[in-house]
Amino acid sequence: MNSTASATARLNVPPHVKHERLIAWVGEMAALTGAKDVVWCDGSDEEYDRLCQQLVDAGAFIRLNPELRPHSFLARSDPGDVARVEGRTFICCEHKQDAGPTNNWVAPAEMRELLQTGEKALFKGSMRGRTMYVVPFSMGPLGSPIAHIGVELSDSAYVAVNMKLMTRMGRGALDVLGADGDFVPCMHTVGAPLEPQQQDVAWPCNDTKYIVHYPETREIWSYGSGYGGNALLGKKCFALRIASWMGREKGAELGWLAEHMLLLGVTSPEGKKHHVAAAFPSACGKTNFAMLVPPAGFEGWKVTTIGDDIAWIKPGDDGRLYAINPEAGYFGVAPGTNDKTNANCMATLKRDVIFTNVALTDDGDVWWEGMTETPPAHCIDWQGRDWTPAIGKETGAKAAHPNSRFTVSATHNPALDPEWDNPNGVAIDAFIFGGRRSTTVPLVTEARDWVEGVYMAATMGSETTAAIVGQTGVVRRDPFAMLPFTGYNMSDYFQHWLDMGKRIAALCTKSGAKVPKIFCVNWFRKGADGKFIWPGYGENMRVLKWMLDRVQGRGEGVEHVFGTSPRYEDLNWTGLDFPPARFQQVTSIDPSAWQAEMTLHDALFEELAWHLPTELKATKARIVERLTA
Ligand code: SAT
Ligand code: MN
Repeated sequence: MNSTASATARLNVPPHVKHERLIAWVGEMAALTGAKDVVWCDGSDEEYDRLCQQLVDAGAFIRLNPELRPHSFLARSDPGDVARVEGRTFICCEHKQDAGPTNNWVAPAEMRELLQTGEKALFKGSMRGRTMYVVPFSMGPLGSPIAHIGVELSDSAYVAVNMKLMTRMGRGALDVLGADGDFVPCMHTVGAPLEPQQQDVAWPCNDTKYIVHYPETREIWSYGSGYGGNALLGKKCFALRIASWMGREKGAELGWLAEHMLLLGVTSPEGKKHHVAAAFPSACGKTNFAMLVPPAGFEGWKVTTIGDDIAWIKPGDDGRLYAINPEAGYFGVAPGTNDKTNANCMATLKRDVIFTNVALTDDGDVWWEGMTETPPAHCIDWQGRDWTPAIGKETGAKAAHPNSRFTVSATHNPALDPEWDNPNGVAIDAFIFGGRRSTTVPLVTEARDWVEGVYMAATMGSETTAAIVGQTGVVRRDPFAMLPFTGYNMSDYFQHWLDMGKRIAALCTKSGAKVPKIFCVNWFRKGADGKFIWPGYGENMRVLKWMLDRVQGRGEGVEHVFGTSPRYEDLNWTGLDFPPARFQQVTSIDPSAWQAEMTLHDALFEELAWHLPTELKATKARIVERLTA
């Protein structure tokens, strides 16, 4: 064999792979990283089982008690690798302005030197002693006009099996790719080469982390982390950062939207169905909302899940916005999930789940804070240490990490929408934007129009959660819940939303369709006792129904500074004891709190001054005027 032929042989290219660019890239990356061998994933159940068993044998997975949690596993991460690392996330486009002030920016050439080409480039030899998995995947239903293909190369079997649950992974994606299709190359290493004789650890990773995007060439390079959005590159890196750039690069006429939104269907007792897209920051209840169980008083209503985290949205010729969920599974926050907060989710998690950083019970099942009212008398915490309620009380140690997660296929969700896999997507009737705010922001407001809705979404604030490394509970502006995920300049992103609004309005005028309404919600207001006032979860149906009434031109409400909100009598309270005084507490608008809030909008707009749409400045002026009137 000549050297090229032997190199190709070493790549183990399966005969069905005909895509020369793909093969060449895999070869280049195998050479760069010095991977010990290459395994092409076909996405089959046999492969999944083989890799899971391999992870069990290596001590990276614990097989849970098959009687209690069949075909399920627990992984424990390194304690320093437990969440997304926003400070280590970079958008590397040619011009700094295009990344904008909300993203970390490094010039592409400089970053390439650091990662690929420099003498000490991090990816050089980074997979020594490890297998490189080739993971082809489709974001979106196979062959959907809204879907796109990616290929992740990773030295983590944990990533490969998670990608099987989270995406349409394997042979099908390769078939769509054919011999010459476009794909987004996603390069991932845990950054922990294994020397000969070196004993591996359960969760290899590196203290140095880089989550890098080159939007102009549509590449992703991730170094040093094995956790969630840092490592499952189809999710935040591709489906949000790269995809948001792709959705704008050809302008509004050909543009589309990649959003941090759940997608749900609501069917009334009369059989009328609507679709809602809702944006909330990480760990603010998107999965719970997407799987909502209608409460007492809503007999005959049905809520069904299309997606719980990400939506790709394209306008149709009729001006309606058609959305798909690019993912095929849920990577959800475990703590707080229980039969009351999310019964559908608990049912989804009965089998075939990968849990990460939850606690292990003595009978080989999982537990997390909030799963049951009474914690187990003893369990093993997420770091593998003994945990008892007394230890928890004494040391404050949590049994499960606050950002512990489950990975599970969407097909296990009993509330899965029959249209969830429809390649043409579902037509959106309403957008909801929500932050986590203990004060100031009222329960629900309908924006006067698209532009004011964009303003509300753009200026949204939220208290930080454990989904990101750093301090929790700090209010920050999180425009459209996309602060960590917009792959380009945030002001240009606002402009894109405004432009898309104009485009669909023009199309809707012709077709007679309605432009989606935009609502802003806050489920998280707290009383003087520090407790949430609004019961949330299934009770959010009461607000959802009001919004859909508004969409159909029926619901009543009062107009105020920001838009329209329901009065107490405008919501259905059957089955819930929630007196008007409490309603007042979650809906009140305190002018002085809002004066202070507006100075935070000022600060955001100052930061985003470059390319900030004039329409948003004008909207702000109008709101200030109304506030002071
Ligand atoms: O980015 S993750 O997928 O790890 C979860 C999140 O922050 O929403
Ligand atoms: Mn998310």
